[in-house]
Amino acid sequence: MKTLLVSGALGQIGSELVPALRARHGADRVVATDIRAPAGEARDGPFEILDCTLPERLDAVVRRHGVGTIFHLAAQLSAVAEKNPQEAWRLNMASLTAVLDVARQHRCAVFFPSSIGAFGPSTPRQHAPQDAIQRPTTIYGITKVAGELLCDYSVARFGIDVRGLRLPGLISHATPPGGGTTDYAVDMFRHAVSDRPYVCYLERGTSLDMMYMPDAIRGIVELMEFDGAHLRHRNAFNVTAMNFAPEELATEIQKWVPGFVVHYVVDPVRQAIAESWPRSIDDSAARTEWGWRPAFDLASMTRDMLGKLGLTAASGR
Ligand code: VAH
Repeated sequence: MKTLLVSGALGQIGSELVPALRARHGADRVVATDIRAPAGEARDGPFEILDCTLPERLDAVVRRHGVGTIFHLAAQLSAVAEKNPQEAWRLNMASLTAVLDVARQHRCAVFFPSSIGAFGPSTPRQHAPQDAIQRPTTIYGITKVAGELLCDYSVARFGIDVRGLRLPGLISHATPPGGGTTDYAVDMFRHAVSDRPYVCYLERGTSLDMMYMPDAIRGIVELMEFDGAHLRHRNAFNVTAMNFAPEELATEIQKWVPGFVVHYVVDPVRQAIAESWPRSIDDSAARTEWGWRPAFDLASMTRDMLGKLGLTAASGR
């Protein structure tokens, strides 16, 4: 029986996708890979140290494990990418082209995580449509648009089953912030549960679409298991769950941590990145074509996040 490979398995999405896939398919059928060795995950199932920008290395792992589906998560996120755009382009594009080439040779299905960062200032600001102009002004967004185009080309030209999601900001408890623009939300929770004031690098009023990681993981799994013959779009579907500005998240957290304080010291680079993205996106295509529905909103995410980060009052214990 074919196995599933996750690249970037130690990252924000991979840290929760690998356990979810192993619970669904069995630990031995999910091969976790990353550029660095894991702390403890190796005991939970197969792990390979893999630089997935090297096609011959990726090909060897796919052959060794009989891989049938690749969840390609390895990439640099928006803020860290702007610090070295040449390296971001190399890593994000060389890894994706290697994955698509190996998938073509071995007839693997592929999941590709795009982002609302694939849109730019000329995209409609509110409820950005599924089919909209994509002129991002960040190197991260440029790699995501190029990636979407490469993925759809691979579907049309080589008949590979490639599917993707334009994910909003993701909030999760399992890993620390990883160089994204929306990672302030993850950091705010971590400061609140450790009784530290938080200095937010985005200014009040910077509303962005967001999603709790359990919803993102379920969306990835449901999209990849859906009958592809009925998909009109593939790379990539707009999906969202909620929309908030930093002060709205702070207010929700303060309902559980009354003394929590947030200060605002704007980082012009990350503020400019956030302002280049649409304020909200329209995910009706995902809802119509494969039944996407988020389960968490701001209030339920906040309670679950604080509980998982150890705040007893929110953990229901
Ligand atoms: C980032 N978390 O901030 C990612 C995401 C929409 C944002 O793509 O770069």
